Amino acid sequence: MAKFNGVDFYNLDSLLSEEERQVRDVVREWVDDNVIPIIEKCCRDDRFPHELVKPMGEMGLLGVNLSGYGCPGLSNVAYGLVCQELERGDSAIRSFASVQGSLCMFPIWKFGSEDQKNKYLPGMAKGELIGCFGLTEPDHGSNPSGMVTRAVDEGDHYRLNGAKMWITNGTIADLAIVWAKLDGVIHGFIVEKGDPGFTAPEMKGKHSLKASVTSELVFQDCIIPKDRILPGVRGLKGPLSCLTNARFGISWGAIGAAMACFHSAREYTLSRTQFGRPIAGFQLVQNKLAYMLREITKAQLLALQCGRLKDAGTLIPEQVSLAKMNNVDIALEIARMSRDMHGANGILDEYPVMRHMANLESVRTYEGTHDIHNLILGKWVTGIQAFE
Ligand code: TGC
Ligand code: FAD
Repeated sequence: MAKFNGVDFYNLDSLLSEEERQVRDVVREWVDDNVIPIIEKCCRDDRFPHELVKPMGEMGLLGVNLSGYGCPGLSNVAYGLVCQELERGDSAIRSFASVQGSLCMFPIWKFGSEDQKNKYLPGMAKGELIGCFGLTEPDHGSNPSGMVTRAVDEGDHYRLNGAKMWITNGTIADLAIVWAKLDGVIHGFIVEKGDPGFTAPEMKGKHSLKASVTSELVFQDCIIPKDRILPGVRGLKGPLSCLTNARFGISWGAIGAAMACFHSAREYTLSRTQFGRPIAGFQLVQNKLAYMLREITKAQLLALQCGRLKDAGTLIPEQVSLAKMNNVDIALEIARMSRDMHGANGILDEYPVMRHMANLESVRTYEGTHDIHNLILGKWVTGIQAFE
């Protein structure tokens, strides 16, 4: 397939800083050289490419938009562009970086003590320590406020009991940010691999995100020292503010997956001949390509403006919900369309489209399902909460 050179119908590059363009281009090349050549095999083998973690750290792709403690301290737009390029490779690689940076490093950076920041953040930025984020439980997905995982204060330590499910990076993580109720109020705790009573078995049998590790986290009388509570936050707004950061990254990442599917559809339909000419010459096929270009362009504008608002400190969670919901929705639609345009070849792993399509089904569900984001927006429009 021809080299990917980006999709930029409205010269959006002119709205990026020199540094942002450079970051995007470096990550794009790295993904072409290091992710795309191995990712289909990783998916076939249900294997997360662990060997990419340290290089990602060396390139400054972990905790991109955090500053100090060895973190790169780049703009939120640069963080978004990194997510876009990683997910053009595969959602699993972007997922890894999202969880590491936005869901594990961010809460330590924002809510942690100085000792916690110094202990974990530099190693996490380098990819020497891997993190995960435990919010979802078997019986509490969209409604995390109902969580049953409990911490009890026993003087010089906390005792944790409960279970988390669907946790990205869980089995390979050195530390987990675990949200649990202490005296009925949600708090964040740092649980380390090897803490007594903590196990993280891998979940098997996924048809989606096959190159990502997904796990349960089980706490059976798990004992953690007193200094592992995150002192700077209490209540559901703790995990939800981490999610706002990660959902922002996903709104960019989904564009990368959409671009990969668009690129493959264009290349394929230009070279595939039926009825005596390239199928790209038929009006119905061009209609689909025009739809893809249209929706990718709109998604880029949404993500970019979210990034600029985030950099200015004025982005509200509802704006992130709209961008996450829309951009994942159009990416999934583009992936399905692209699969169709490849005909039978579209089901083969010689082409990236079915892999992206299957991945995007998870992306539509995690970090707030499509309909949860609709409800968040419904509440913003009407002032009426319709969750329960
Ligand atoms: P609600 O009463 O609305 O809010 C409770 C408190 O939180 C504040 N808040 C937020 N703060 C920051 N960012 C946000 N997005 C926030 N949304 C709400 C809110 O102001 C309030 O603060 P305060 O001070 O008044 O206490 O809470 P609710 O119980 O009604 O829940 C609302 C709902 C349903 C939207 C929320 O529970 C939700 O978003 N549910 C979806 C759950 C979810 O997204 N789970 C994701 C798990 S992690 C994951 O999927 C990682 S995958 C990663 C990967 O592999 O890439
Ligand atoms: P449910 O909440 O049971 O929802 C099922 C359906 O009901 C959905 O269509 C939903 O939109 C709908 N629904 C629910 N409530 C309402 C309502 N009030 N009104 C209308 N419709 C409603 N979680 C973590 O904590 N950490 C992770 O790292 C993580 N990684 C993940 C990785 C993968 C691959 C996947 C698939 C999930 C991951 N998750 C993670 C969990 C993810 O966040 C949850 O799956 C998601 O929040 C939805 O919860 P649920 O699956 O329990 O679905």
